[in-house]
Amino acid sequence: MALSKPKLYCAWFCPFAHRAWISMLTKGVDFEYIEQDPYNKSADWLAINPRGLIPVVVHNGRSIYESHVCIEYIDEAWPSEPRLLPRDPYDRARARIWGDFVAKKLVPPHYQFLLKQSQEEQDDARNQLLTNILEFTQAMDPEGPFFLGKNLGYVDIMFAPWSYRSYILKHYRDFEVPNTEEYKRFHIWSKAVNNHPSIKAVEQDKEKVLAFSRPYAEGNAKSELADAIRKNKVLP
Ligand SMILES: N[C@@H](CCC(=O)N[C@@H](CS)C(=O)NCC(=O)O)C(=O)O
Repeated sequence: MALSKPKLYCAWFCPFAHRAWISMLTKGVDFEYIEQDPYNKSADWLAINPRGLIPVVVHNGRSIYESHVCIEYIDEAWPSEPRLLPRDPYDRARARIWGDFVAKKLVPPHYQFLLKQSQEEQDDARNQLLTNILEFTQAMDPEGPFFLGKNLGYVDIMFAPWSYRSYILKHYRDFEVPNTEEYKRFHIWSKAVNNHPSIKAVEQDKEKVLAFSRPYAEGNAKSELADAIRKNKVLP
């Protein structure tokens, strides 16, 4: 019996879901895209992901969720080139270390900066974000242009959705990574990422994304992520 096509439960606005979407496209997987509203925790949706979050990859009738796990799963279940994670165990571990850095040190200050309403909290988040982007930059392969070298891979995909939507922080917080020597390699990275065909394919209308982001910038977004930021808790 032929196994069904993998399904990707995604949403046009979700940077976490875009990680899985970009991975599917980069690997050339033949998949079915399903636009899912993750905020309506219907029984049907919770049966697909008990955490109720997108993305979810359903493959051979089983659900894989958590965006970083989805990237790894997609790479392993469709092991053809290009590999998203390096084969060498040390290089693989290093990719995971920097993917973890993105999750813990880049994504949270991004949302703190966008959601927090006091000048002091925004300044703290801005400084944290800049400091951490610098550390991320200094760990990049010197030649690049991607994080680990010539090809788009796991670490790039982990941060790409915030890179190609950097206009959100520009629009709402007048924030840009400075065009200085120390961030030069970062700009080379972001240009390569933003121009990659898989990234171009998932990009959404800028005005639509800005409108969706407005409640975040005004501090009243209703989502598990926004709640976590408001309560200074770990992101869902
Ligand atoms: N840790 C999760 C986070 C995913 C996530 O927060 N997705 C959001 C949409 S961007 C969601 O499903 N939110 C549903 C909610 O807040 O109820 C992952 O990396 O996959």
